[in-house]
Amino acid sequence: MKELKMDCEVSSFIDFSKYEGKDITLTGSIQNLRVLGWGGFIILRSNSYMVQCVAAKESVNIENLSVESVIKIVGLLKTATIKDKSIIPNNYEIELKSIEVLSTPSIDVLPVDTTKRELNVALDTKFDLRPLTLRHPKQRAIFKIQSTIFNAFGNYLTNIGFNRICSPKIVFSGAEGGANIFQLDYFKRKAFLTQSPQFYKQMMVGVFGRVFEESPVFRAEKHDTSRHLNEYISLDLEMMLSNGFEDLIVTEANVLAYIFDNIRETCKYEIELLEINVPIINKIVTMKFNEVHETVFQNYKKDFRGEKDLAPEEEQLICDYVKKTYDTEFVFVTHYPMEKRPFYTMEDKNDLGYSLSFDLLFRGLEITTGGQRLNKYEDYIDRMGKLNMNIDSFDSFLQTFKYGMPPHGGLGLGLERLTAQICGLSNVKEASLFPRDINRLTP
Ligand code: AMO
Repeated sequence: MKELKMDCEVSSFIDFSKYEGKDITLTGSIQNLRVLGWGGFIILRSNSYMVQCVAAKESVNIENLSVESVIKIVGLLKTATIKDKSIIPNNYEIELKSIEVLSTPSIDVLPVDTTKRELNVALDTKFDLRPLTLRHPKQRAIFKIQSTIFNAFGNYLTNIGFNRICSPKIVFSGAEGGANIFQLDYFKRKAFLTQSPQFYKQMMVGVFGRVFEESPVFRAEKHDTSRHLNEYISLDLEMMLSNGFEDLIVTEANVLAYIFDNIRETCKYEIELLEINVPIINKIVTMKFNEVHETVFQNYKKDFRGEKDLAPEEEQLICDYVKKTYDTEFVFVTHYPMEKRPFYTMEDKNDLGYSLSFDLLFRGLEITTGGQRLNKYEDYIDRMGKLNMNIDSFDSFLQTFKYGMPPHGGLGLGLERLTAQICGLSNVKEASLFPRDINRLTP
């Protein structure tokens, strides 16, 4: 029998402040290595740090080491002031006393130089070599921020009474309409990869009143664009509405404010390294869809009036306008035309032809779609009939509304799009660890 100590500092989580002036033992990979006349420096990488180690020749020999070797070191932790923004923490360094090599790379020369300040490689190379390129400090910073967004979304909603759900990803039907759905052979029956947890989150509002999910969804996007992935993480919520669909807009603004505060608190190094401004959302600006067309026409002399959706250029222009006029980087565009919204969307009885739905635009890009849903069985039958949909095939979903459902609505926020906009990335794929697009299935 052997008993192990329940120590939270296992192998790579370290609270450096506890070791000031003391010896510390760390295991990590060599991020960078500089051999100099008097000895040199090692930057040691682990999950929670990228720490500077000083190697005096008379104490340790670093001449035979290589970048990406894994080492176990012992050294004295001392305070320091380090200017290199990729080094975490920047107020400590380690005077090395011993080095043990645990593992070395199998190739002598790595295909990409991850020791440079910038990863200057083409996008495809960056993605082809993802296991290596993600080790670069700036790449890590993007995904540290993404991890914070993911956690903060769930934490905030849990705190205000939402229940996390995990809905199936193999489904009987698409929820969002359109041709961008992947079909599967499911034991000789047709099945699909889910485009959104839409039907399930609605069903679960009948159970819990407020639910959320953070999970992958699949879109068979046939074009390779800077805004589309074929698999992305959808941050979804669905809730009973007390006041109307505005409840959703207020909830989203609050979730985002919480997420941004969390990033500011926990990602200080990453914010500095990426030189980004984490946004502030302290007011809610809404504009009706037609008002956007009109505003863009009046202010930019671009005529999109009559178009049933917003073009990317128009999203850019209206964001530019609200920034200048209302000093905010966010605009909730409401009342999209009904014909552009899925069948479950509620129409505004006071504005026929327009929906009680919205998109949130942030820094020129749509990051969210949301809205109020139909909640009466008869209304679904009526709407689906008008759209010539096969009502029988939606039986399992529609039963929800036979049993009584409250007024409800929800939203879906694209994790990669939000990450990309916060981090100033021009392509959403850069905010996906292992992006999937029409041409890419590996790594
Ligand atoms: P929608 O289809 O607009 O709505 O998607 C919601 C949000 O998901 C993100 N998104 C994407 N991100 C990357 N690649 C894609 N191909 C992609 N497609 C969409 C965007 C978008 O705003 N069920 C509804 C949501 C709801 O009403 O609750 C839905 O999925 O950020």
